[in-house]
Amino acid sequence: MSAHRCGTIGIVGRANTGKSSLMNALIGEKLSIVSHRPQTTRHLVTGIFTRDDCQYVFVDAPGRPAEPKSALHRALQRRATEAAREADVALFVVEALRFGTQDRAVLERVPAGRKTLAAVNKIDRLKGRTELIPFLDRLSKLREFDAIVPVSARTGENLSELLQVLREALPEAPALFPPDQLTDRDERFFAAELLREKLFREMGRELPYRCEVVIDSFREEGALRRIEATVLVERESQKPIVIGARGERLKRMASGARRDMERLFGGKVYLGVWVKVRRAWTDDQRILRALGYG
Ligand SMILES: Nc1nc2c(ncn2[C@@H]2O[C@H](COP(=O)(O)OP(=O)(O)OP(=O)(O)O)[C@@H](O)[C@H]2O)c(=O)[nH]1
Ligand SMILES: [Mg+2]
Repeated sequence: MSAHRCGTIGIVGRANTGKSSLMNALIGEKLSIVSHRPQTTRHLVTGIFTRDDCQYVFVDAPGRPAEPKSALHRALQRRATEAAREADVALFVVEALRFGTQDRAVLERVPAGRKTLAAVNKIDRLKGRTELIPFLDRLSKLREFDAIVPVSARTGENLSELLQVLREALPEAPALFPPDQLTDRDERFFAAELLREKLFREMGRELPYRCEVVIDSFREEGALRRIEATVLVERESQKPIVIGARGERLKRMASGARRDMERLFGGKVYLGVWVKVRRAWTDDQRILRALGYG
Protein backbone atom coordinates (compact mmCIF):
# COMPACT_ATOMS: atom_id res chain seq x y z
CA MET A 1 0.00 0.00 0.00
CA SER A 2 1.23 3.54 -0.73
CA ALA A 3 2.33 5.79 2.10
CA HIS A 4 -0.22 7.82 4.04
CA ARG A 5 -0.26 11.53 3.24
CA CYS A 6 -1.62 14.48 5.14
CA GLY A 7 -1.32 18.23 4.93
CA THR A 8 -2.98 21.59 4.62
CA ILE A 9 -4.31 23.03 1.37
CA GLY A 10 -4.90 26.79 1.24
CA ILE A 11 -7.68 27.65 -1.22
CA VAL A 12 -7.09 31.06 -2.76
CA GLY A 13 -8.42 33.14 -5.61
CA ARG A 14 -10.32 36.21 -6.66
CA ALA A 15 -13.74 36.76 -5.06
CA ASN A 16 -16.58 34.66 -6.49
CA THR A 17 -14.51 32.05 -8.37
CA GLY A 18 -16.23 29.25 -6.43
CA LYS A 19 -13.65 28.49 -3.72
CA SER A 20 -16.21 27.72 -1.04
CA SER A 21 -18.39 25.71 -3.43
CA LEU A 22 -15.32 23.72 -4.42
CA MET A 23 -14.27 22.98 -0.85
CA ASN A 24 -17.81 21.85 0.00
CA ALA A 25 -17.94 19.64 -3.08
CA LEU A 26 -14.52 18.10 -2.35
CA ILE A 27 -15.34 17.21 1.24
CA GLY A 28 -18.97 16.35 0.51
CA GLU A 29 -20.42 18.62 3.23
CA LYS A 30 -21.83 22.12 3.11
CA LEU A 31 -19.46 23.81 5.52
CA SER A 32 -18.48 27.06 3.87
CA ILE A 33 -21.21 29.49 2.89
CA VAL A 34 -21.87 30.26 -0.78
CA SER A 35 -23.66 33.06 -2.62
CA HIS A 36 -23.60 34.65 -6.05
CA ARG A 37 -22.11 37.82 -4.53
CA PRO A 38 -18.37 38.44 -4.19
CA GLN A 39 -16.87 38.56 -0.66
CA THR A 40 -19.26 36.03 0.80
CA THR A 41 -16.49 34.34 2.79
CA ARG A 42 -15.03 36.49 5.58
CA HIS A 43 -13.28 33.96 7.80
CA LEU A 44 -10.83 31.12 7.27
CA VAL A 45 -12.88 27.92 7.33
CA THR A 46 -11.19 24.55 7.72
CA GLY A 47 -12.77 21.51 6.05
CA ILE A 48 -11.21 18.11 6.75
CA PHE A 49 -11.62 15.18 4.39
CA THR A 50 -10.27 11.81 5.49
CA ARG A 51 -9.65 8.80 3.27
CA ASP A 52 -7.70 5.62 4.03
CA ASP A 53 -4.60 6.85 2.23
CA CYS A 54 -4.84 10.60 2.85
CA GLN A 55 -6.18 13.33 5.09
CA TYR A 56 -6.83 16.62 3.31
CA VAL A 57 -7.03 19.69 5.52
CA PHE A 58 -8.56 22.40 3.33
CA VAL A 59 -8.61 26.04 4.40
CA ASP A 60 -11.15 28.16 2.53
CA ALA A 61 -10.30 31.86 2.48
CA PRO A 62 -12.04 35.09 1.52
CA GLY A 63 -11.65 36.00 -2.15
CA ARG A 64 -9.56 38.99 -3.02
CA PRO A 65 -11.91 42.00 -3.26
CA ALA A 66 -11.82 44.12 -6.40
CA GLU A 67 -11.53 47.50 -4.68
CA PRO A 68 -11.08 47.52 -0.93
CA LYS A 69 -13.20 50.43 0.30
CA SER A 70 -13.58 49.84 4.02
CA ALA A 71 -11.43 48.57 6.88
CA LEU A 72 -13.36 45.31 6.63
CA HIS A 73 -12.37 45.02 2.97
CA ARG A 74 -8.74 45.61 3.79
CA ALA A 75 -8.87 42.94 6.49
CA LEU A 76 -10.39 40.52 3.97
CA GLN A 77 -7.73 41.37 1.43
CA ARG A 78 -4.99 40.48 3.92
CA ARG A 79 -6.78 37.29 4.85
CA ALA A 80 -7.30 36.29 1.22
CA THR A 81 -3.77 34.99 0.76
CA GLU A 82 -2.98 34.15 4.40
CA ALA A 83 -4.22 30.60 3.86
CA ALA A 84 -1.71 29.95 1.09
CA ARG A 85 1.24 31.38 3.02
CA GLU A 86 0.80 28.88 5.84
CA ALA A 87 -0.32 25.80 3.90
CA ASP A 88 1.65 22.86 2.49
CA VAL A 89 -0.07 23.30 -0.86
CA ALA A 90 -1.84 26.27 -2.44
CA LEU A 91 -4.95 25.55 -4.51
CA PHE A 92 -5.50 28.50 -6.81
CA VAL A 93 -9.09 28.68 -8.05
CA VAL A 94 -9.80 30.57 -11.23
CA GLU A 95 -12.94 30.76 -13.38
CA ALA A 96 -12.70 29.13 -16.78
CA LEU A 97 -11.83 31.71 -19.47
CA ARG A 98 -11.63 34.53 -16.93
CA PHE A 99 -8.28 35.69 -15.72
CA GLY A 100 -7.86 39.32 -14.67
CA THR A 101 -5.84 41.64 -12.46
CA GLN A 102 -7.30 40.30 -9.21
CA ASP A 103 -6.49 36.72 -10.20
CA ARG A 104 -2.95 37.79 -11.01
CA ALA A 105 -2.61 39.69 -7.71
CA VAL A 106 -3.57 36.57 -5.75
CA LEU A 107 -1.16 34.37 -7.66
CA GLU A 108 1.68 36.81 -7.07
CA ARG A 109 1.14 36.55 -3.34
CA VAL A 110 1.55 32.78 -3.23
CA PRO A 111 5.14 32.33 -2.00
CA ALA A 112 7.67 31.20 -4.63
CA GLY A 113 8.51 27.55 -4.27
CA ARG A 114 5.17 26.69 -2.63
CA LYS A 115 3.53 23.70 -4.30
CA THR A 116 0.65 25.21 -6.25
CA LEU A 117 -2.19 23.60 -8.16
CA ALA A 118 -4.72 25.42 -10.28
CA ALA A 119 -8.38 24.43 -10.38
CA VAL A 120 -10.12 25.94 -13.41
CA ASN A 121 -13.68 26.02 -12.10
CA LYS A 122 -17.16 26.39 -13.62
CA ILE A 123 -16.37 24.37 -16.77
CA ASP A 124 -20.04 23.35 -16.84
CA ARG A 125 -20.69 26.85 -18.25
CA LEU A 126 -18.55 26.27 -21.33
CA LYS A 127 -20.15 25.46 -24.66
CA GLY A 128 -17.31 23.31 -25.90
CA ARG A 129 -14.16 22.07 -24.24
CA THR A 130 -11.81 23.17 -27.01
CA GLU A 131 -12.22 26.83 -25.96
CA LEU A 132 -10.40 25.86 -22.79
CA ILE A 133 -7.16 24.85 -24.49
CA PRO A 134 -5.69 28.35 -25.11
CA PHE A 135 -6.75 29.38 -21.58
CA LEU A 136 -4.96 26.42 -20.00
CA ASP A 137 -1.94 27.17 -22.13
CA ARG A 138 -1.86 30.79 -20.96
CA LEU A 139 -2.28 29.74 -17.34
CA SER A 140 0.60 27.28 -17.56
CA LYS A 141 2.95 30.13 -18.56
CA LEU A 142 2.15 32.19 -15.46
CA ARG A 143 3.69 29.84 -12.94
CA GLU A 144 5.07 26.35 -12.58
CA PHE A 145 1.87 24.74 -11.43
CA ASP A 146 2.18 21.20 -10.10
CA ALA A 147 -1.07 20.51 -11.95
CA ILE A 148 -3.87 22.37 -13.70
CA VAL A 149 -7.24 20.67 -13.41
CA PRO A 150 -10.45 21.87 -15.09
CA VAL A 151 -13.36 21.16 -12.71
CA SER A 152 -16.93 21.97 -11.91
CA ALA A 153 -17.87 22.36 -8.26
CA ARG A 154 -21.48 22.38 -9.43
CA THR A 155 -21.58 19.09 -11.35
CA GLY A 156 -18.67 17.39 -9.58
CA GLU A 157 -16.80 16.87 -12.83
CA ASN A 158 -13.10 15.99 -12.37
CA LEU A 159 -13.19 16.35 -8.59
CA SER A 160 -11.78 12.87 -8.03
CA GLU A 161 -8.91 13.73 -10.39
CA LEU A 162 -8.29 16.92 -8.41
CA LEU A 163 -8.22 14.95 -5.14
CA GLN A 164 -5.73 12.55 -6.71
CA VAL A 165 -3.25 15.23 -7.78
CA LEU A 166 -3.69 17.07 -4.49
CA ARG A 167 -2.79 13.88 -2.67
CA GLU A 168 0.41 13.59 -4.67
CA ALA A 169 1.37 17.13 -3.68
CA LEU A 170 0.89 16.55 0.07
CA PRO A 171 3.71 15.38 2.34
CA GLU A 172 3.92 11.82 3.64
CA ALA A 173 2.59 12.15 7.17
CA PRO A 174 0.12 10.58 9.58
CA ALA A 175 -3.34 12.13 10.00
CA LEU A 176 -3.49 15.37 12.00
CA PHE A 177 -7.13 14.98 13.04
CA PRO A 178 -9.36 12.07 14.11
CA PRO A 179 -11.03 10.51 11.03
CA ASP A 180 -14.53 11.72 11.93
CA GLN A 181 -13.54 15.37 12.49
CA LEU A 182 -14.92 17.67 9.81
CA THR A 183 -13.65 21.09 10.88
CA ASP A 184 -11.92 23.01 13.65
CA ARG A 185 -14.70 25.59 13.94
CA ASP A 186 -17.48 25.20 16.50
CA GLU A 187 -21.25 25.11 15.98
CA ARG A 188 -21.57 28.69 17.16
CA PHE A 189 -19.40 29.82 14.25
CA PHE A 190 -21.46 27.89 11.69
CA ALA A 191 -24.71 29.18 13.19
CA ALA A 192 -23.58 32.76 12.48
CA GLU A 193 -22.28 31.88 9.03
CA LEU A 194 -25.44 30.10 7.91
CA LEU A 195 -27.57 33.08 8.88
CA ARG A 196 -25.15 35.46 7.16
CA GLU A 197 -25.42 33.36 4.03
CA LYS A 198 -29.15 34.02 3.91
CA LEU A 199 -28.53 37.77 4.15
CA PHE A 200 -26.20 37.52 1.17
CA ARG A 201 -28.71 35.52 -0.82
CA GLU A 202 -31.84 37.53 0.05
CA MET A 203 -30.82 41.14 0.01
CA GLY A 204 -30.03 43.75 -2.61
CA ARG A 205 -26.62 44.75 -3.88
CA GLU A 206 -25.09 46.76 -1.06
CA LEU A 207 -26.77 45.70 2.12
CA PRO A 208 -25.10 42.32 2.75
CA TYR A 209 -21.80 44.16 3.05
CA ARG A 210 -23.25 46.37 5.79
CA CYS A 211 -24.46 43.39 7.82
CA GLU A 212 -22.82 41.13 10.33
CA VAL A 213 -24.24 38.33 12.44
CA VAL A 214 -23.41 37.92 16.11
CA ILE A 215 -24.49 34.93 18.18
CA ASP A 216 -25.69 36.25 21.56
CA SER A 217 -26.30 32.88 23.12
CA PHE A 218 -26.04 29.21 22.18
CA ARG A 219 -27.44 26.71 24.63
CA GLU A 220 -27.99 22.98 24.39
CA GLU A 221 -31.17 21.86 26.12
CA GLY A 222 -31.24 18.10 25.73
CA ALA A 223 -31.41 17.44 21.99
CA LEU A 224 -32.45 21.05 21.23
CA ARG A 225 -30.02 23.84 20.44
CA ARG A 226 -31.41 27.22 21.47
CA ILE A 227 -29.70 30.00 19.55
CA GLU A 228 -30.20 33.77 19.83
CA ALA A 229 -28.61 35.87 17.09
CA THR A 230 -28.37 39.55 16.19
CA VAL A 231 -27.99 41.00 12.72
CA LEU A 232 -25.96 44.20 12.92
CA VAL A 233 -26.67 46.90 10.37
CA GLU A 234 -25.07 50.33 10.07
CA ARG A 235 -28.10 52.60 9.82
CA GLU A 236 -31.62 52.80 11.22
CA SER A 237 -32.94 52.97 7.64
CA GLN A 238 -31.46 49.53 6.88
CA LYS A 239 -33.40 47.81 9.64
CA PRO A 240 -36.80 47.69 7.90
CA ILE A 241 -35.13 46.38 4.72
CA VAL A 242 -33.66 43.43 6.58
CA ILE A 243 -36.91 42.80 8.43
CA GLY A 244 -39.18 43.21 5.38
CA ALA A 245 -42.91 43.83 5.23
CA ARG A 246 -44.59 42.34 8.30
CA GLY A 247 -41.26 40.74 9.21
CA GLU A 248 -41.52 38.27 6.38
CA ARG A 249 -38.04 38.59 5.00
CA LEU A 250 -36.39 38.12 8.37
CA LYS A 251 -38.66 35.16 9.07
CA ARG A 252 -37.75 33.57 5.75
CA MET A 253 -34.03 34.07 6.29
CA ALA A 254 -34.23 32.75 9.85
CA SER A 255 -36.11 29.62 8.89
CA GLY A 256 -33.72 28.92 6.01
CA ALA A 257 -30.77 29.30 8.37
CA ARG A 258 -32.46 27.13 11.00
CA ARG A 259 -33.03 24.31 8.50
CA ASP A 260 -29.38 24.40 7.41
CA MET A 261 -28.26 24.36 11.05
CA GLU A 262 -30.48 21.36 11.80
CA ARG A 263 -28.93 19.53 8.85
CA LEU A 264 -25.35 20.39 9.82
CA PHE A 265 -25.76 19.79 13.57
CA GLY A 266 -28.04 16.78 13.17
CA GLY A 267 -30.68 17.95 15.66
CA LYS A 268 -33.49 20.39 16.36
CA VAL A 269 -32.72 24.11 16.52
CA TYR A 270 -34.67 27.04 17.93
CA LEU A 271 -33.40 30.26 16.35
CA GLY A 272 -34.35 33.76 17.50
CA VAL A 273 -33.08 36.68 15.42
CA TRP A 274 -32.99 40.41 16.23
CA VAL A 275 -31.78 43.34 14.15
CA LYS A 276 -29.74 46.15 15.72
CA VAL A 277 -27.92 49.21 14.51
CA ARG A 278 -24.20 49.46 15.12
CA ARG A 279 -23.00 52.52 13.31
CA ALA A 280 -20.10 52.27 10.84
CA TRP A 281 -18.98 48.86 12.11
CA THR A 282 -17.25 48.09 8.78
CA ASP A 283 -14.84 50.96 9.40
CA ASP A 284 -14.41 50.72 13.15
CA GLN A 285 -11.18 48.88 14.04
CA ARG A 286 -12.33 48.16 17.58
CA ILE A 287 -15.56 46.55 16.48
CA LEU A 288 -13.80 44.70 13.67
CA ARG A 289 -11.29 43.25 16.13
CA ALA A 290 -14.09 42.22 18.47
CA LEU A 291 -15.83 40.49 15.56
CA GLY A 292 -12.70 38.51 14.73
CA TYR A 293 -11.24 40.51 11.84
CA GLY A 294 -8.15 41.55 13.83
N1 LIG B 1 -21.91 27.31 -12.97
C1 LIG B 1 -21.16 27.16 -11.89
N2 LIG B 1 -21.29 28.02 -10.86
C2 LIG B 1 -20.49 27.81 -9.78
C3 LIG B 1 -19.55 26.76 -9.70
N3 LIG B 1 -18.91 26.86 -8.51
C4 LIG B 1 -19.45 27.93 -7.88
N4 LIG B 1 -20.41 28.51 -8.63
C5 LIG B 1 -21.23 29.70 -8.28
O1 LIG B 1 -20.36 30.81 -8.16
C6 LIG B 1 -20.83 31.72 -7.14
C7 LIG B 1 -19.74 31.96 -6.13
O2 LIG B 1 -19.48 30.78 -5.42
P1 LIG B 1 -18.69 30.78 -4.02
O3 LIG B 1 -18.34 29.35 -3.72
O4 LIG B 1 -19.42 31.56 -2.99
O5 LIG B 1 -17.37 31.56 -4.47
P2 LIG B 1 -16.13 32.03 -3.57
O6 LIG B 1 -14.93 31.99 -4.44
O7 LIG B 1 -16.06 31.23 -2.32
O8 LIG B 1 -16.54 33.53 -3.28
P3 LIG B 1 -16.00 34.53 -2.10
O9 LIG B 1 -16.07 33.79 -0.81
O10 LIG B 1 -16.93 35.66 -2.16
O11 LIG B 1 -14.61 34.86 -2.52
C8 LIG B 1 -22.09 31.05 -6.56
O12 LIG B 1 -23.21 31.59 -7.17
C9 LIG B 1 -21.90 29.58 -6.92
O13 LIG B 1 -23.12 28.87 -7.02
C10 LIG B 1 -19.45 25.86 -10.82
O14 LIG B 1 -18.67 24.91 -10.86
N5 LIG B 1 -20.27 26.12 -11.89
MG1 LIG C 1 -16.14 31.83 -0.39
